[in-house]
This record gives sequence, structure tokens and C-alpha cells, in this order.
Amino acid sequence: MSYVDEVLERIIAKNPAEPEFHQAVKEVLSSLRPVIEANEEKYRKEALLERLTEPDRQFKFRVPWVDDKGQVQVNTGYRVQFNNSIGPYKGGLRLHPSVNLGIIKFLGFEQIFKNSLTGLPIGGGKGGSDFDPKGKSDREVMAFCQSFMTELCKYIGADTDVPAGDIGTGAREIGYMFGQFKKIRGTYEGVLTGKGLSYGGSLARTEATGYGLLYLTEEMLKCNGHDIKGKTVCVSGSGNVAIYATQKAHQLGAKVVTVSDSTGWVYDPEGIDVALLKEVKEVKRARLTEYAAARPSAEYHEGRGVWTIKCDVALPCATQNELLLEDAKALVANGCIAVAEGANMPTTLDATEYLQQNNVLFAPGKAANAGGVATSALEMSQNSERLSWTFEEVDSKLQGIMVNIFHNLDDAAKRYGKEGDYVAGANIAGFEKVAEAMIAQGVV
Ligand code: NDP
Ligand code: 2IT
Repeated sequence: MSYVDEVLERIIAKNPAEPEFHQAVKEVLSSLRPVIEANEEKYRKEALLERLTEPDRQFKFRVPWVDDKGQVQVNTGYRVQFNNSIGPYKGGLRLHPSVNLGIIKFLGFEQIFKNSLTGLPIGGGKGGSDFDPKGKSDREVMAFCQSFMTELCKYIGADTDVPAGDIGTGAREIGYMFGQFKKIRGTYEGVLTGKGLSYGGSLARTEATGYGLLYLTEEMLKCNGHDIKGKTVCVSGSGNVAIYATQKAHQLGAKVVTVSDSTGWVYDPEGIDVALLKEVKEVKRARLTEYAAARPSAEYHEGRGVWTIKCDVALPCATQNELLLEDAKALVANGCIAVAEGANMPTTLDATEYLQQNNVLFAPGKAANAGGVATSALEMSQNSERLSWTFEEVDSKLQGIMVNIFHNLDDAAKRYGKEGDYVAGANIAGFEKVAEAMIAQGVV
């Protein structure tokens, strides 16, 4: 049996209840086959793949907090420190009822390669909790965040592990967590990114993931003879990534006609009104029904359905496994030319293969959404030098990073005879640097 298949089999046997983790590892290791096969003896002897797929360490802890009725609630907190061979652990904190260890491990594993692709010195990690911020008062969110950080603060630090936002964790949650870290540890340090601008945050971090997604998509289209201008775009999700992806798509002359949330979706043929979407989602924290109620051109639909709308470009920006084989078929039938993942692993493996086989340009999340963590690394740099850069400075660095990522994966794919396969290109380019650093640092 090949080394890759042996390791895949062992991971599934050893971590039986973690399907998302299996999926992420399978995608990465399968596309690394040519690289592994070229170095099979060496990597096997080094147990490189076993070391790469086993987190350095993982924490799981109780998070008790008191709700507004005086009732004690208990959630479970996680932090997985996956790999720090190229820099301190770096990755977001997800707050969503679906969170479990397997989901955090898949996200942490993806983060290793994504962070490597940014070209910046950051390792891979991820954390979160099964706490649901939806419908909670600010005081309840604060109580949860403080309790979560009371435990998490033992394991993180500006040079050790630097968490940030993800689903359910935005500026409000990062603020409460930063305050509690400072109170317990007594140091004012860049231990979290995505901070508010008044206390060490970076300009353009809020916009970075969505903007970065569009910068990479624009470059991918350009290098394949297309122009983003004039394209019709379907976006899923209506959170941080979706909102700023929509804004930048419009700035580049495209038209976004859909957004979604966990209960339904909106089709707005005149183009999504970003100011209204921000008001509904960022200010009121309301459902998309409120967007549709305030916008005569918009139709609201319950359930899923975004990918049935005809578009040139599809940008899944909600969550994992939200673009299925049947959706891929609908996109291809409607003439879609490109899919770029704003979310982490939103496209299932069979849907990805179908899109690639039908010549749809496909940019995987670990490349396409890397602008968020890249700008987090720029926030870390600003915190270290105790300076802040202008919006234009950060945004122009972000643009350079995203264009560079695209060319790195394009080149890596070509080097292994897989021209146009950006999934393989991203995995290979991300892996090469991490593997070299791991081997150079010995068996640790
Ligand atoms: P937000 O919490 O701001 O928004 C998430 C959006 O996705 C909401 O519209 C939410 O709907 C929807 N959603 C979440 N879970 C589900 C679900 N199970 N089914 C259907 N819809 C769902 O998160 P972000 O925008 O920050 O994150 C979106 C994706 O992007 C995630 O995969 C995240 O890991 C990834 N990402 C985020 C980065 C960042 O910087 N924030 C960086 C790189 C990747 P509802 O409000 O109804 O729950
Ligand atoms: O998935 C991701 O890359 C993020 N949620 C952002 C991580 C970060 O550290 O900014």
C-alpha cells in the first residue's frame, strides 16, 4: 500500500468520529501524492505525514457561565495547536452549536497550509466552542467570552498562539476576550487579532477575507482570459466574509445577486444592497427576511437554493459542505465559469471533482480565503512594532499577497504536470514550506 493510503487508513481508524477531519486530510494527502511519491522513502522514515496529521496538542475544557435568568450554563471549549513549524499557532475561534473536536481539527489542519501559502510566519491552529451567540444578550455573550478566556489564556500568547474570529466570533466577542486576557495575564500584547481599532486592531482586517477572495478571483479569471467586470456572482452566507466579498465584487464591476443564512436565501436581480445587508446583519443581527422586507427587488426563499441561480462566478462563503454534487451540476448546467471558496471546505469532494472535470476554474478555500489570516499576520506585525498602518497600506499588501498566492499555486500545479488544478497547487505549495521546516527542525 502507498504511504499516503497507509496514513489515511490509520487516521480514520484512530479518529473514528471525525468525518470533517478525514475529509480535509483526504483532500490534502490525495493531491500531495506526486510530491510524496517522489520522496516516499525519506518521508516515510521521517514519519512526516503522521507528524503532520497529529496535532502538537489539543485542549478541551468546560466553560460555565450564568445566563440572564440566573441559570448556570455549561459549554465545551477547544483549542487545537496543530503545527508551529513556520510560526506561532494562528487561527480563528468558531462559536457555533455544531462545533466538536473533529470540526476544530479539520479547520486547524487546513490552517497549516493556508498560513504557509500567505508567505508570512504563522503556524496552524483553531479553536472554539459549541456556544451559540444567536439570541443571547450582550451580557450573556460577555459572560461566556470571559469564562472561555479564563481557561484559554493559559495556553496562548503573542509569540505562542494567536486566535482570531471565525463563525460566530466577531469584533464584540474578540473585545470581551481581549479584556479578560489582559485582566488575568496582566500584559497588553497582540494575543488576538481582529481587535477593535481603538485597542490594537488593524485597518482592513474586517474587510480582508472578503476583499482577498475577490483579489484572488480577479487574478484567476484574468490569467484564464476572463474579466471580473460585468460578471454575475452568487454568494452564499451573509456574515463577515460574504458581506465584504459582495462589497468588493461590486467595486470591481461585478453584480452579486444572492446571499443566504442558515434559514433561507435572497435573490436580488438588481444586485445586493450592501448597506442594507450590513444594517440587517451587523447592526440588527437579524434574519434575511428583514432584508427582503426592506428591498422591493428581492425575493426571499426558505431553505437552501442559492446555487440554482444562473451565474458566472460562485462564491460559497457560509460553512463547510454547503455546495454539494447536485449544486455543482446546477452551476455547470447554468454556465458557471469559476468557483472560489470564501468559507473553509464549503465544497464536498465529489462536487469539487465534478466542477474541475467540467472545466470550471476552482480556487480552494485555503488559498482563496487566506486574506483574512494574512491580514491578521499584518496586525501582529503592527502590534510588534507598536505602530498602525493606513487602510491603503494594509489593503495594498493584501492585494499583493493574494496575487502572489494565486501564482504560487499556479506554478506548483504546473511543476507537477497538473496545470489548472489549483487544489493540487495550493496543497503542494502550502506543504513544501512546512515539510522543509519540519525536517530542518528535527524530530520534535
Ligand atoms: P459569520 O459568523 O460572520 O457568518 C457566517 C454565515 O454563514 C452566516 O450567514 C451564517 O448564517 C452562515 N452559516 C453558518 N453556519 C451555517 C450552517 N451550518 N448552515 C447554513 N449557513 C450557515 O462567519 P464568517 O463570515 O467569518 O465565516 C464564514 C466562513 O468563512 C466560515 O467557513 C469560516 O471558517 C470562513 N473564514 C472566515 C474568515 C474570517 O476572517 N472571518 C477567514 C477565512 C475563512 P446564520 O447567521 O443564520 O448562522
Ligand atoms: O479560517 C480562517 O482563516 C480564519 N477564521 C481567520 C484566522 C485568523 O487568524 O485571522
